[in-house]
Order: sequence, then C-alpha cells, then structure tokens
Amino acid sequence: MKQQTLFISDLHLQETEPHIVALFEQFLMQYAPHAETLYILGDLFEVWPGDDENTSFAQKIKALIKACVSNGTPVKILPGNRDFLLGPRFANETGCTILKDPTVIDLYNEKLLLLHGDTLCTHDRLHQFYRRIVQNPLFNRLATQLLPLSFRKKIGLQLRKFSKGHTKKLTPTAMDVIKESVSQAYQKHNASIMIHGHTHRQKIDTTIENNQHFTRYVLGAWHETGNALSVLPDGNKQFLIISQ
Ligand SMILES: [Mn+2]
Repeated sequence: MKQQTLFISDLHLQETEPHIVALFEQFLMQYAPHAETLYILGDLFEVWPGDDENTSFAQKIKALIKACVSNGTPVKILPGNRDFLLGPRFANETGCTILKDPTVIDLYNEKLLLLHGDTLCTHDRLHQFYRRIVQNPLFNRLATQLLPLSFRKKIGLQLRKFSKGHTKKLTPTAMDVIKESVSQAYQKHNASIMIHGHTHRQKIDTTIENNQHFTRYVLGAWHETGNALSVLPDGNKQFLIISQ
C-alpha cells in the first residue's frame, strides 16, 4: 500500500563514493515502492555536466531512476546548484519529471513549498551571483548546445574547486539560510510549510509570526547514512535514517 510521500536531497552521487550509490539503491528498493511519489530536492549528483553525460556511472543512476518509475513510483526532481543542468533529455530517458525551483504542491490537503534551499542563503552573495548566471535559461541552452561535454566537465571541476575554497572562507551564518529570506519565501508563496535541502543538516525549524505557525523541514545530506522525510496522509512528517 502506498500511503506516504518521500522527500530526499543532497546525495551528491559520484563514482568515487560507491557506498552512497549503494544506499540510494537500497532506499529505492526498500522505501520507494511504498511511496506515492519520490521527490528529490536537488544535488542528486555531485555534478551534472549536461544531459548528454553518458558514462557507465550516469547510465547506472539513470537505470535506477527509470526502474523506480516503471515500478510505479513517480520520481520528481528539482535540480540543485550542483546538478542544475538536469533537463528534458534526462527526464525523457528516466521517466522522471523535472520541477522548477521553487515549486508549490498540494499534498494531503496541505500546501508545501519545495525548493533546493540555496536561494535562502542570501548572505552568500557570490553564490547568488553564480546562481543567477547558471540558472538563466539562455545560459543553460548556450552552455549545453555550444560547449562540448568534455569542456563543460572541466568547467564543472573548476567551479567546484572554486566553490570549496570559497565555502571555507565563509562563516557558518553565511552558509545557513537567513531568516528574512525564509520569511519572504513563506509570504511570497502563501505557504506555511517548506521542505528543502542544501545546508546538509537535518532540521525542523518552527517560527510564529502574527499568530501563524511556519515550519521548515530541512533534509540531511547523505554520508554514512541516508536521510529522507516521509509525509503521511494525515500530515504527519517523520525523518527516516537509511542505513545498511
Ligand atoms: Mn546544494
């Protein structure tokens, strides 16, 4: 019986971390079949250079997602800042749906705001600048159509190196969400519940403004164990720890 909806993010899948791929496989076999829908809220991949990526590793992950969809659990992916180039061809090949960031869904009579989460970290100006460029549809089209895959991979590597160096210099507050951006997101989308990842720390953050409750569910990144949020039809929400 399918009586829940699952949310995961920040698996950062890469060939050099086979245990996380194994955890993901296990999650798809044990948990996904019991879900009405599986939502992946960004950074499924450590890097995605474009939908023409076709290494055996990429093929393996595509096959896993395709099998999940064919077995009756729709997969909806909202790309993150690492895999923002996930697009229509990937969707076609796997049967998944690509969502825009942000997306509002109606789930069991609740309105849920879904986002990757990096747009809430507005103290990190450099990242916001980077995001505006890479998520511009024109840039996206130019990058994938004009630049060869090998070149995009090199740029990706450089960007990650740069981002790691930059992140080291940031204070912990700059890496977390900022209150004002969170509150603006609630207002803008007229939602009182949001689910996101990106900051990598599982968390439930409740605030009260004008007598209204707002709740933010933050998905944890996958390392030694996996992390998922299960939402039940009665609105109950529970974090799951996936371990071998
Ligand atoms: Mn991220």
